[in-house]
Amino acid sequence: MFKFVHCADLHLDSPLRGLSNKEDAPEDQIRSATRKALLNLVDLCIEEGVNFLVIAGDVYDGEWQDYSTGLFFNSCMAKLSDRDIPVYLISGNHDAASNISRRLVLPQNVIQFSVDAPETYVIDDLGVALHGQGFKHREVRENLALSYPPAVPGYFNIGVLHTSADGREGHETYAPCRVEDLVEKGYDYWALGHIHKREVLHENPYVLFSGNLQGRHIRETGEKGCTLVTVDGGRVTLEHRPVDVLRWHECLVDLSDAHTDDDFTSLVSEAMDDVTAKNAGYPLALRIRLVGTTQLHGRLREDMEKYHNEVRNAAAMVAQDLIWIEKVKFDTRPWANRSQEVGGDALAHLLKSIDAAAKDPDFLNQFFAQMKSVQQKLGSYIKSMDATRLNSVEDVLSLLDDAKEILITRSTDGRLGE
Ligand SMILES: [Mn+2]
Repeated sequence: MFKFVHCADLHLDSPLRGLSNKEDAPEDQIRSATRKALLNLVDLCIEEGVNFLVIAGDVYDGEWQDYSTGLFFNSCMAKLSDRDIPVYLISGNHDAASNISRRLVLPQNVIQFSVDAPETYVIDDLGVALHGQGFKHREVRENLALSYPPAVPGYFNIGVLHTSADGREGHETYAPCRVEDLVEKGYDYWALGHIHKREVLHENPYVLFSGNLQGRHIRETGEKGCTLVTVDGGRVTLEHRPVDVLRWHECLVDLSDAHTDDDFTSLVSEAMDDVTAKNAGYPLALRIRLVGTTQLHGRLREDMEKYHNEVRNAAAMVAQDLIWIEKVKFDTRPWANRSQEVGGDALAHLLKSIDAAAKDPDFLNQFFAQMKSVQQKLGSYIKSMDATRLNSVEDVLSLLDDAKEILITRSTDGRLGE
């Protein structure tokens, strides 16, 4: 029996993107998260007494800002060295040999695969053979897996590869390969890196992306970590183990049944309660997406700043310092759409004719001319009426818009007859 951990895409000290204009962002917490996740990974390896660690590329996000990034990684590896845990490492597109000019000697327990050709390392006392090749340049477009060596007979063979596999949305196509290419090698396990969302591509043999250790922005949501692999006789069991220290999450809040500000707050709080319960104790970076065909639509649109702050207010009540609101997205729809969808009723017809009128230049010109002549005939009598602000055809359009708004508002609160 032996155990190992498969991880990938550490992106240590990855720079913060898109947070500069968010003054309330917990920058330090986010900035330090990739390092803390690596410390958790090291602790996990030691606690589980794993026989070795496999890192499938992208330890670094790119060129180090300074040497502290490399020093930190090496200090973590040294902790594993103290426990006689070897580390098998390949470079990925982000930390390809040509991308990083600063360099430090690696601790002796870290074995880095060549970037020129596939290499094989064997651990004889465990009967394990590891095959791998790192990225020489950022853009590796060829199928690296094809030139990996055949399986070593009688050994547990592990392929270590940084790849986009058969293509994944949001990830560059590097070292592409088909799952069948990997399966046909006859290995027992493929430790893949590059895709940040955990995904098992094949079972028996297992081919999988462990996902990244720590989410870095709103496109890397949910629990992040590594895969603990136990091999007992011929049996391979996997366990996903979280090591992240801060989680990104998008909360959908359906406001269809919300009529008042209190309804708004309680629905938003409910959604946040749910996420905090599922991620007990974790700091959360939340994006709140407000959806639904709702009576509140108009009010939300009129005062987004207020409602953004109502969300922050609710967050503070749900979990004081644990929730940071990354963004509030206003994706609700007005009730008027609902009656338009229903069709056939008087309001829908009326709204449709207004829309048609607004697109008809002949109508707009005639209407404008008529109103002008009415204005001239009535002179000072109409000063207090809306018609006085009709100075161009553009004004007719805004008048039609206002008419629609009034119809919609009155229909939703039952004052259509007024
Ligand atoms: Mn990558």
